[in-house]
Amino acid sequence: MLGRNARRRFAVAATLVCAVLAGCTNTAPQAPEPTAPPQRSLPATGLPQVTPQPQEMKRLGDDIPVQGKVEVIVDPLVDQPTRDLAVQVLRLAGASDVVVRDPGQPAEDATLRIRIGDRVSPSVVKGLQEVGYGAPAPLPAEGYVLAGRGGGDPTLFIGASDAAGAYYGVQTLRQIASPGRIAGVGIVDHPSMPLRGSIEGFYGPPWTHAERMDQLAFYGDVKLNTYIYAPKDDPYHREKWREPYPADKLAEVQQLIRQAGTHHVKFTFALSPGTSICYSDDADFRALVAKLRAMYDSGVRDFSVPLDDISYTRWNCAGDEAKYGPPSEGAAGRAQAELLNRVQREFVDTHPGVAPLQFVPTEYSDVADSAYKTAIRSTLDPRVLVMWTGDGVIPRQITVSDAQQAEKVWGRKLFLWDNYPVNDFDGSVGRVMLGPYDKRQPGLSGQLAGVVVNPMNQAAASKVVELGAADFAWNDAAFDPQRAWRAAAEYLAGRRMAGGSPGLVADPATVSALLVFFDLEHMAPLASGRPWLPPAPELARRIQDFRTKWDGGDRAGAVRELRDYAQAIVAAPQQIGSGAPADFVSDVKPWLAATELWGNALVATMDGLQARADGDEGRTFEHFSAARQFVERARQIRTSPDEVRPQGQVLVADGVLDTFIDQAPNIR
Ligand code: LTM
Repeated sequence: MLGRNARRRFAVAATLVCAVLAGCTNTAPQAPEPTAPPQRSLPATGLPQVTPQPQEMKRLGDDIPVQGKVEVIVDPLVDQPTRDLAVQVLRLAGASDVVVRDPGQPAEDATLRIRIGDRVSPSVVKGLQEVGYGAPAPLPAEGYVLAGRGGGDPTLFIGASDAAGAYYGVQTLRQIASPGRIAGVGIVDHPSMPLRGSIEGFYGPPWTHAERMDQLAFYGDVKLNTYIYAPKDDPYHREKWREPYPADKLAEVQQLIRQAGTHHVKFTFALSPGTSICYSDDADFRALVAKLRAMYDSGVRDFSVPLDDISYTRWNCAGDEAKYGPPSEGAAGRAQAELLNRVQREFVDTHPGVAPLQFVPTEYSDVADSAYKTAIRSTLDPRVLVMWTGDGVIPRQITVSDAQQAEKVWGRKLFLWDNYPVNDFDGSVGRVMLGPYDKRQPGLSGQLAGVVVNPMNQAAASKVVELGAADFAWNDAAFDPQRAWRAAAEYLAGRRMAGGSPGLVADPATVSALLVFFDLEHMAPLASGRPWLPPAPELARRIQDFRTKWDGGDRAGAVRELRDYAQAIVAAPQQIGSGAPADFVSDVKPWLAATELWGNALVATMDGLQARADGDEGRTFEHFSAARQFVERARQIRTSPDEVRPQGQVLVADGVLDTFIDQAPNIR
């Protein structure tokens, strides 16, 4: 309801409007139509789903209605993107008007006031105290306390430890808001790992500029704060590392840096000189630093020097042999440590605001000590962050004890380069990795400096695993792979707000279709191609149920249930095509096409089994041959060379679906 002042302002405005509009006959100001009094409270129980999962969340009271004018009072700590996001969320939740003001400006009439500011600013402290969040306990970096409660005096406070915390508080607000209301909950939240994100570190077609822009916005949505730019096939990153970026490429990088800033992501620039560097040549050192400095001048404050996938038992120049002796692992370790120490000392330490240097060692995928690791451990500046892929390039799992062992051999806590969902290796041909983020042990936050996943060439499709990793890195203690997997489907099925973030509601039909499809692409291979995540566990379970029922004599029931699921497989691609974001659909296009054909093959197989149950062997044969034709067509579909390297046949639930269809004619 409009307050007295607002009504007066409305009357003046109405007079002015009438004065300028031709044909406005009634000069007397009209009173506004009486409106229903605002609701103060909406009874509710339970907790909303927030991903990444907050460290603590409890219900404080009723939900807060969102209607009419909402006022948002913000400290300077709250940056413009955070303010804009708050306005968008509140509008979507039902506010007809959202006014943002500083605490010093006069209050407006509003149905709801939301205060976002520094956790220790007096008005935030007081507001939070009133709902039970007493004296501000130390809140880690990127943390926030959010408390909302309906009732006589609806309240919503977000107190943050820094600008990122305020942004994350509002990202959480997006998830606890729904049309017409905000959940009446209290949340104390902060990340378990300080560095969380992705490393674009794969071989094959690098992401496009548009894909990177979109990824950075997505990272903000899911509270990932790191993007490491290290595409193996960008020549200026690796082969031509000495050459400056051409002007157009630099302009793109500068746009990425701004986008990263908007979404509280550290744009980390990586330069890989290892294929040709001469460690003992001062000119090479200067070329390296010049390239890093160009990025510093463009706004980058985080840097990495990856030295993975190079030969470290031969030198690139005679000078190195003269300085470090004959090529050996230990000599390579010494030469690399010297280079990195110099970069840390002469570049990082002399450029204000630069974070400690990051480095990918040449031995990055085991936990055994070696001459190389001994040289690094004993000479590398302890501030330099060392990356590690786990015990294996593509490990079966990553455990706390692996990380402890790795800490011992490297002499420091490591930064995990997680090679999942990357699909650039021979064992992954034909796969799009849409399984859950799994087999990473809770407790790793106590052991690692952070985690970045190495995604697929298909950027939008990588969000499924990236979202799981975001959830794990934020709060590994509460991590549930299946919950995060479902949250990824909900994220992708969310109706978009301006700027690309999901809105307040997800389309349930698209969520279901995505979950069916994700299951068919659940398999994740080791380097050998053997699985570390099994293929299609849900479909495999349903096939097992079918066999049990069929063998138990309920043939009609067995066929009906599995046929229904087969039809869900057939229908999933179309539903995803219309309900999921266009970039995701485009990334997985060949897999959607193959899924429809494999689904049809399964439907035909089930029809064959029904005909067999009916005793009609003629029709049984016809249906089984129809199934074979669908399978042949599905097997023709191949990956696209523009999207991924290496190339091959598109795989869908292989080892489960093909096996069942092959064996079905023998089921009697
Ligand atoms: O994993 C590391 C450190 N380096 C490379 C990556 O560039 C590559 O994407 C993955 C997966 O093939 N394997 C590597 O060895």
